Amino acid sequence: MFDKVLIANRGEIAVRVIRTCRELGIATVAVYSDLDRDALHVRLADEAYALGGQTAAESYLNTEAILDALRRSGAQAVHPGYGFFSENAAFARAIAEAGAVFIGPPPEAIEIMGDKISSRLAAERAGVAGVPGRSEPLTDASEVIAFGEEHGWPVAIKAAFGGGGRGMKVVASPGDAADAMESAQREATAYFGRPEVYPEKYLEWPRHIEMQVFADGHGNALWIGERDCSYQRRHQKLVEESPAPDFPDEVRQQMGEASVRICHACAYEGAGTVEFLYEDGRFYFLEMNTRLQVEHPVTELVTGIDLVALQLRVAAGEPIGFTQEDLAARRRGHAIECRVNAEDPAGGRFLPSPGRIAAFRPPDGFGTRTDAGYESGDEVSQFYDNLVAKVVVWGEDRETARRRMLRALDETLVEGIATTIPAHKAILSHDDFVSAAHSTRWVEERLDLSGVTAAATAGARPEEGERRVLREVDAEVDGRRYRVKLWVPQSEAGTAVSPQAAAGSPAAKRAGPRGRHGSGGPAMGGDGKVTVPMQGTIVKVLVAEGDSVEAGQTLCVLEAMKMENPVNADRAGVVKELRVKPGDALGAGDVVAVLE
Ligand code: MV4
Repeated sequence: MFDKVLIANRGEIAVRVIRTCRELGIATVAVYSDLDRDALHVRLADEAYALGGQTAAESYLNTEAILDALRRSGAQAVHPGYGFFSENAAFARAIAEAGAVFIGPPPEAIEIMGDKISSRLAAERAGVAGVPGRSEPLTDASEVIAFGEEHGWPVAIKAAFGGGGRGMKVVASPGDAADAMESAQREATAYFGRPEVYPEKYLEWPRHIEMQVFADGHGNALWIGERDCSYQRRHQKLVEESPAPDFPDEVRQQMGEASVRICHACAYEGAGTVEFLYEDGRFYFLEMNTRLQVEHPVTELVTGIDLVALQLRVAAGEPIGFTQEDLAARRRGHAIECRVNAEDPAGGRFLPSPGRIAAFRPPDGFGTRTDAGYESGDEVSQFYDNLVAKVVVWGEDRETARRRMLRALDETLVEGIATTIPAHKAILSHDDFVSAAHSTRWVEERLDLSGVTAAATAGARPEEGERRVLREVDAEVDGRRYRVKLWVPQSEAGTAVSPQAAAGSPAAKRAGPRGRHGSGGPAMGGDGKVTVPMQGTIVKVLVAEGDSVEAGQTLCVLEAMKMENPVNADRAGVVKELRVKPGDALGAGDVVAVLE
């Protein structure tokens, strides 16, 4: 096993890898951009090296800087995490040339799976069908029409050298073919630098189900289990679960075996994920991701296997060490993951919400795991992925896991930035989630987030240990009136509804004696005297003798308990006597003015 591993990544996945390394007694090397100088993954690693730069291109995508850190640290292996260089064959080769181990598949396997056409061909060699389509690029729109007439409409046109759904066009009928093909080619060129596109039958209500696989350097390849990742928005996954609900065991078995054949067809090693579309009991190969995925923890929770530990062992040359039959006995219960992104889901818009996390308290308790890349006080930068944390739960069955997730989300406290948590609550409590009536289009077409309002991201939380002061306010709940005590942080007390204002209001007056003599408000007897309820100093006087005042108007300001409290008239009248001036120290019950 390695003594020291460099993690060429940041955020929660770097933290995730560091944790397993620590458990295995492996020293960890972090790398960081200027902005991440003080990031959690840097704080947790045994050593850390600056890559320089702010953007990903300048830092986590700077091969020379990473190779330099590798040489200086003496690490024997590099874990790429996901994103960045995780599926880059040239980087994998550069690591090998530097004499270290790339913790991932051989570069040739990355290349085969790197484009749609060669990966479709590899799947075909393995006897695994993609969505009905053709494996050569289109040259003319007439071919789209011929394809549609043969396989039925709609037809999807996809970038041959792309992936991830970018540039996919859906053609509803022959008349749309020419325009759609042209725009697909334009987008393919823009995104992937190559114009080639090819047609597939477009599935109208499929689910995205993917299979976790693992292969070692001894010829073993196993399927570990599937994940249903259909809850997505703009190809960003929101919720993932395992096992896929309403997914027959025979199909699971067939999908697993198909995935293992694909591994053998490209001489795969390490962790991988084979993506499928699933519709009407049939599955179709989409693509293979040659990395550890964000959502790998759901598979860990249902199998009890630490996939990062397995990656490290297999990269170090060890065999997998268990069999397909062992796995069947290990899969147990149900797991769900929610991605907590720094995005505001208000109105379904999911606007980026970078900034300082004023407070973060992850959920805890039975069957609850949080993989976070941040702690309270850390900054989510606009320069990187905005995944803050993954909340993952395990339950003995799907309903137990669903309820546990809702409980965990309720428990999660994130302040200072907006997060996707309100969207997760809406998804998990929806009848369609309960009945598994979803598809890859469900979030965008059926989920109604119009009721989700912008989160209060400003203000933030009081400093830890900050003194709180007691305030009393009148509140109405469902038309019933309550006198409520609030312990308000001193820093926020200035903006809190003050008891004085409340007590001075007409409503408070109607509330009777409690509203007038409660411990907080200035009180006014029948004699027109306005008094202060507590000891303090007058800092401002806003009226003069002879002034007419309205009910609720502020007469003066009393500083008490380090807060400014308005002292208000509780009714209209004329100031007959003004008994205070700025600087006066008053005691509870002292009169500030007399109204008539
Ligand atoms: C499709 C499809 C329907 N029919 N292909 C988008 C991501 C890319 N990996 C493949 N994608 C799709 N391909 C055919 N022939 C629907 C999608 C799709 C989708 C797939 C997986 C997860 C989310 C998705 C959201 C919209 C569309």
